[in-house]
Amino acid sequence: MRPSFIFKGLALSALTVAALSGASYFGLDSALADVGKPTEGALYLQEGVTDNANDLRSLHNIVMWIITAIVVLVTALLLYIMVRFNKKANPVPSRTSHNTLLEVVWTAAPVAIVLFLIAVATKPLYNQDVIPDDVTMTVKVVGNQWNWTYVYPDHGDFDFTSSMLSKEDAAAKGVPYLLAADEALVVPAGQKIRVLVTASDVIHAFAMPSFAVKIDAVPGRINETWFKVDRVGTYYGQCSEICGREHAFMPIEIRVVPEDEFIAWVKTRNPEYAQAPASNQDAALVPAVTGGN
Ligand SMILES: [Cu+2]
Repeated sequence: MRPSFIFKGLALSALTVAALSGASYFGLDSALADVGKPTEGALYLQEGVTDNANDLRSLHNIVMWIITAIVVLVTALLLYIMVRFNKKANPVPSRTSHNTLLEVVWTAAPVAIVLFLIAVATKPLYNQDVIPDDVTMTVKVVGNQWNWTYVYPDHGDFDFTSSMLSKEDAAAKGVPYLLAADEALVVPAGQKIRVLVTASDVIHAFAMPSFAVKIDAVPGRINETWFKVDRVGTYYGQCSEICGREHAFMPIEIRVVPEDEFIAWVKTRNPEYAQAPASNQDAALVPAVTGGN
């Protein structure tokens, strides 16, 4: 094949891949319906709905450019050396063993790259790791073989268990099988929510790709993370630590609802709140838990 043919072929397949991934990424059925869950055949990260997820996406893009440049540079150097310094082209090799300028450059350049990566990675890592002071409520997540228990300590400590929907039930409800649960973790939109994560038997992991949340659920230990989602919707994640036979069948479903809907939902889950004086209810339902709880 002539080089131009190869090049055209490569360009064409790259275009096809781009078109296919673009089509599935943006969703042919409904753009909104694809937020918060994986799309078949798609490339790239799920669309983020938290600031942390968007920061992580930007960091990912920066790192991709840097590693691509490094791969191209190293490949070009290798090819150049193979052509220019092979036995035929260069029968008498140079005996040079030191070159101060080169040594300074190949030490300083990687150090500069690493320092740059530290600079751009610090903010997203810090924001993920450190729970903000102004979280307004806490939910507790307990991983079990093979479902999740969700506890609402700020709302009367009620809890319930969330299990995967069967194939038939998911089809009947028109929700994604292997992702949808019988009971969702319901949280109010626009609130900073602290999540305490633990497990009752083996190690699980609570993961929600569109929030950029992924944290181990370890028996006897409490890990914490947080998120704030402004966009009302249903988001799906999965247990992300191999935890046994039904590891693949313990999805995480989070429903982000407007605050009044959340309050109404809490009242249905916890009748004690429905009976409390109205003046106390709403104040207690999304309490300010500054400084610990
Ligand atoms: Cu698990």
